[in-house]
Amino acid sequence: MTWMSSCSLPALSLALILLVSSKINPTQAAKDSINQIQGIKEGETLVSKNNIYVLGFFQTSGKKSSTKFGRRYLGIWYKFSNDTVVWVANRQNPITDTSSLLSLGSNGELMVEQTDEASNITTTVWSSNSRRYSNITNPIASLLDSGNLVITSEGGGDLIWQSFDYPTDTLLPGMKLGFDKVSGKQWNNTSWSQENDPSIGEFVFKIMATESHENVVAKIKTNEITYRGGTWNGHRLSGNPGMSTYNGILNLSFIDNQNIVFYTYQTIKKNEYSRLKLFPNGSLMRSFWTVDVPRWITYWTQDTCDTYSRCGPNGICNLKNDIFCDCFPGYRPKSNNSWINRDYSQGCVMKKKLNCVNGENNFLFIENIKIPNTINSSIDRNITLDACKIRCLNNCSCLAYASFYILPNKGCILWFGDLIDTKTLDGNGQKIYLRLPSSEILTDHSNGQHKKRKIVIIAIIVLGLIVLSYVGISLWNKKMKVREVLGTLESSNDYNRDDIGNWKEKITLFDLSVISQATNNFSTSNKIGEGGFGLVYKGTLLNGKEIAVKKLSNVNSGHGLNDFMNEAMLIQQLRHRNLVRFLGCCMEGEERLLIYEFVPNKSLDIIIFGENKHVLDWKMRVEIIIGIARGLLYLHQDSALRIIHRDLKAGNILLDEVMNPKITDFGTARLFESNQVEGNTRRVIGTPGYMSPEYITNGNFSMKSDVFSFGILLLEIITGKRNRVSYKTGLGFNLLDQCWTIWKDGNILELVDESLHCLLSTSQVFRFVKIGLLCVQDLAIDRPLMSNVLFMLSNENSHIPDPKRSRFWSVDQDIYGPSTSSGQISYIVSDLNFTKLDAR
Ligand SMILES: *[C@@H]1O[C@H](CO)[C@@H](O)[C@H](O)[C@H]1NC(C)=O
Ligand SMILES: *[C@@H]1O[C@H](CO)[C@@H](O)[C@H](O)[C@H]1NC(C)=O
Ligand SMILES: *[C@@H]1O[C@H](CO)[C@@H](O)[C@H](O)[C@H]1NC(C)=O
Ligand SMILES: *[C@@H]1O[C@H](CO)[C@@H](O)[C@H](O)[C@H]1NC(C)=O
Ligand SMILES: *[C@@H]1O[C@H](CO)[C@@H](O)[C@H](O)[C@H]1NC(C)=O
Ligand SMILES: *[C@@H]1O[C@H](CO)[C@@H](O)[C@H](O)[C@H]1NC(C)=O
Ligand SMILES: *[C@@H]1O[C@H](CO)[C@@H](O)[C@H](O)[C@H]1NC(C)=O
Ligand SMILES: *[C@@H]1O[C@H](CO)[C@@H](O)[C@H](O)[C@H]1NC(C)=O
Ligand SMILES: *[C@@H]1O[C@H](CO)[C@@H](O)[C@H](O)[C@H]1NC(C)=O
Ligand SMILES: *[C@@H]1O[C@H](CO)[C@@H](O)[C@H](O)[C@H]1NC(C)=O
Ligand SMILES: CC(=O)N[C@H]1CO[C@H](CO)[C@@H](O)[C@@H]1O
Repeated sequence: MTWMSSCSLPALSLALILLVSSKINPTQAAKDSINQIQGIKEGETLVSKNNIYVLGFFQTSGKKSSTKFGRRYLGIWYKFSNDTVVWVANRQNPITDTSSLLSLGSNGELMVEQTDEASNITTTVWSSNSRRYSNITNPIASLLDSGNLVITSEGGGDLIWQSFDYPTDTLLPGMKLGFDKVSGKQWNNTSWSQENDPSIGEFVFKIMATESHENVVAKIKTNEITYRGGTWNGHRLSGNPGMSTYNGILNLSFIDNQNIVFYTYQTIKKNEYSRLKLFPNGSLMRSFWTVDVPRWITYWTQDTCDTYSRCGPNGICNLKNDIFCDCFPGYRPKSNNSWINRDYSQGCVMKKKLNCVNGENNFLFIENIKIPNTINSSIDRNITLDACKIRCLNNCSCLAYASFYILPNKGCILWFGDLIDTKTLDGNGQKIYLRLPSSEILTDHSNGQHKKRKIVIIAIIVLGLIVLSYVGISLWNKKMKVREVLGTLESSNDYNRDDIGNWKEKITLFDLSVISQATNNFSTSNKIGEGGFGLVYKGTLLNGKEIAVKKLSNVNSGHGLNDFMNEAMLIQQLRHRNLVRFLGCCMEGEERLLIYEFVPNKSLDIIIFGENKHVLDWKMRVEIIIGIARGLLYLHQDSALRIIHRDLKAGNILLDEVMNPKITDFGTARLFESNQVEGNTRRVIGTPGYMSPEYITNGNFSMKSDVFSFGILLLEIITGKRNRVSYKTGLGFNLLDQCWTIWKDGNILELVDESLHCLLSTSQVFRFVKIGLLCVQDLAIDRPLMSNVLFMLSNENSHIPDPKRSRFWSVDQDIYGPSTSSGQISYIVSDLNFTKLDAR
């Protein structure tokens, strides 16, 4: 844990600079009459220019070594971590004494030789086989700072040979994993056979030559796949959503053109080293080393559900399911007996036969999964998802389809056989459309048993509905654009009447009389709270369903109505277990009502800052934090829209009967275009204590400003204290400063809410506080995205960069304007006197 408290990373960027270092140059040795220098002898090393990698001979320990000297190899390892060997030359041919010599021939060939002492016979144990050209003059071998051993002609000209073309078990930044489509040359990694034996082991890590270019680990002898990283979906490998958290750390790329296909990566920060290693047991592991945290930290490795085809054909693996395996909806275990005995190898079969000819053309979509193996699929990278669906519809053997690329969706994968090797993913997976008999689709919806399944089925959409909703969404999007334009004229009371007309059609409208009756005529005894711009009442409909009704006040002002429309239109589109469910609205006369599901346990602020805070133990707080992160991630990235909430705070988190958090109050939320990253407003609305520096001062909001609010919320949940400081009165609590100081000193328990005494995982608290501090960095660019936050929260071994101290937070946010009863403030940016900020 000590590593975490070290100082922040130097903010240097740039990929590794490839610099030529010490060289082996045969011409220098020309004096020695033979046209070779001695190269490297036993005990000598060649170090790359910036002292990063070392080339030399090493010995593996182990009982297997039969000779006095053990088995010796020429290899490359890290200068700072000399037992981490990343490349081995003579992996199949160990040297058995200490007479080894590496030399470079004038023909540009590197050779490792050993001479038998007794007979004085020299044998070549390894050669680069690079005697390609007859015209090579004065070749040079150099070890670069990337870990690449290269042979070039004099002056660093033509590249004759490089070790990067012959990887062993480690994929270093800049190495390729793939193949040359023309020559058929492959770059693949093969595991060592044992921890102490670099000879070619059982497993190979490669990109498959099939149409979809799946990235797999397979057994060399049988070609049997043991792990499938998936296809490149435009952003990452489909089976490894954790890759989306490499933003800012690694630069991943996948090249696929007429001549070549490969996957490669670069580290972005200087002094940060990363490697992907294939272990002798077939496990892949990505580790990082930074100057500030000088040891290898595992960033990613496979989990149980990554075992290839863990749940058999048509089965889905779910880490959160205690038995891991489940069938796709509409499928059942092929053999009940073996399923009960936890043998999932036979997988699942469809419950009812598809009657395709009779027009059973219904699709059920499942979100957030690792898409199945595409090896037997038909792939078209060029067509749209709609065209893909039509292709699937037109072929009765098509069982499922999905888009090949995501964000944006493009291309087509069609499955004709079993769906193999899928797992559920947290928030970052892809969508697959399953073809099922209509009866299955309907029963699945109402079947209580299905609720037990933890597969997230977001919606059930029959053909006609899909088409309708596409049309609907695109119309709606057009309108949103109009509205966004209106929104920028914020002082104006104008709104477009057509807008309201269209929008009304898509939202459930309640009669005022119904709501009035449900809430006892909006009686004070039914009042349960106050949100931005209005009161909230509890109501009970005649059918017994409990609802929460938000009654907007001040609807005559332009933004009252804007907020109303805004909230209704946005939340109408959203469905997530961590968002409050919107039921409909009511607009009659002057009344503007929003109707939501009723959430029994009130808002989070009432609990964590109140007398009953002890009801939330550490575990529940962790669940709440992660739930909020999921809800926010959904708003930012995982729903069809990109939404910035702008007023995330404890008061806007409601807790349901099992203390599952639900984000509410979308009055200030803004819709972004899918590629938009930042918005700007003159009318700043938010809650002091939660607003990010750039939003307060310039009205700039983005996903990162929500991340800031999330960070505050996280720290408040852990500490049970409000982040609120007033320099006028000197009262309050500067949470960020406190957290940073205490975290820095490592006295983490001082921070934690006293009511949390026992059952606490200190290392988890430490991690959470660190993530919280990272979310509240002064500069938006230093804050992680929610996908990254969620990954760091849920993965114990994830790499968390060190936060810097937030400076801005000593500023009293109260100066910006009077707050409403809900705690919100609202002001026009240009009214501010910025010098106030600079004073501190
Ligand atoms: C490797 O490094 C350790 C510690 O830095 C040192 O004790 C050891 O001698 C080194 N081994 C080799 C073979 O250089
Ligand atoms: C070993 O052989 C080399 C030539 O192959 C010769 O130059 C050298 O003198 C021999 N060394 C001994 C000890 O015989
Ligand atoms: C050597 O020959 C190869 C092919 O014949 C050519 O591509 C390369 O440029 C030549 N290199 C030099 C240094 O002349
Ligand atoms: C790996 O690449 C080598 C060299 O191109 C090729 O000969 C070999 O067949 C590949 N191995 C596997 C298991 O794909
Ligand atoms: C990432 O790699 C691509 C292709 O190699 C390169 O064009 C781009 O500049 C790199 N980006 C960063 C941030 O290093
Ligand atoms: C494979 O070996 C590595 C390194 O020893 C270990 O961390 C990992 O847990 C092993 N994986 C499995 C599945 O046993
Ligand atoms: C398996 O069990 C389910 C429910 O328990 C039952 O409906 C089904 O008929 C069984 N299938 C077989 C093949 O026994
Ligand atoms: C692909 O098809 C072949 C031949 O039908 C079959 O043996 C194999 O299991 C299938 N693989 C996958 C992943 O579906
Ligand atoms: C894919 O689309 C591009 C551009 O629209 C076109 O040039 C290319 O030929 C298409 N490829 C295939 C395989 O249809
Ligand atoms: C359906 O797809 C399969 C697999 O690609 C193909 O063999 C078959 O000919 C197709 N059938 C029709 C009617 O297109
Ligand atoms: C490029 C490279 O090192 N390829 C190796 C990959 O593994 C195979 C064995 O499966 C070796 O033969 C290749 O040399």
